[in-house]
Amino acid sequence: MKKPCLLGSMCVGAFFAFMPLAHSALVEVGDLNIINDAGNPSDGLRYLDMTYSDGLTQAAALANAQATYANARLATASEFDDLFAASAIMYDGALTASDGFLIGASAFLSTGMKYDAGALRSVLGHTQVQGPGNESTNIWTIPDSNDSTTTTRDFVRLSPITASANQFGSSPPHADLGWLIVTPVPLPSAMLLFGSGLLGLVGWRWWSTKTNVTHSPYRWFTRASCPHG
Ligand SMILES: [Ca+2]
Ligand SMILES: [Ca+2]
Ligand SMILES: [Ca+2]
Repeated sequence: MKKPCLLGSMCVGAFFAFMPLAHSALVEVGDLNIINDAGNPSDGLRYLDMTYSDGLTQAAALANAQATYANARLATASEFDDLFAASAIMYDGALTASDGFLIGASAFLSTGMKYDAGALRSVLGHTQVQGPGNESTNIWTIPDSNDSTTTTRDFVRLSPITASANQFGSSPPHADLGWLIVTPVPLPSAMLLFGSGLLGLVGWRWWSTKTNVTHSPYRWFTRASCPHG
């Protein structure tokens, strides 16, 4: 094959390989899924893969995430909406992803051509496997553990073909449920440097008040200055 043809084929191949992401403003970097869209209120926010929270209590999931990302926290309701928007999921009607937190019956949010064919589900990772090709991502919202239609909905479900907000009669920890955890953009290095310097000072102050002043590193300086003192 001549070089221009080879180059052309590679370009076409690359185009088709990345086509499913063409309309998505969500970028995967390791176990982070980052919104890359200046118009999105959560632009730059990093959503953790569900591996951090699958099957865990809220406290255990947060502790697990914070072991790697110290400032990890639960996503807010509006950050659910921002994630759906970045994933190019369109809604069937008035209900949006954040309605998974509100009072109401279980309901579909997005189906058919409006849904992303489970792309977001694959990006976040599955929490429930019901069979080959039938894996879902179930994200717990408000843990009221009450499946009455007059109470809050309890989780958002991303299946291969639909997104829905659902009631649930149980609560985490549950093998099929996880939490949506985000971690904000890290501070610029200058801020980090300033912050760590400040922490060092606070730590030093704490240490020096906790320990005898004769144990201070300054004692060497003092002794060196006054060898016979
Ligand atoms: Ca991912
Ligand atoms: Ca699971
Ligand atoms: Ca409920």
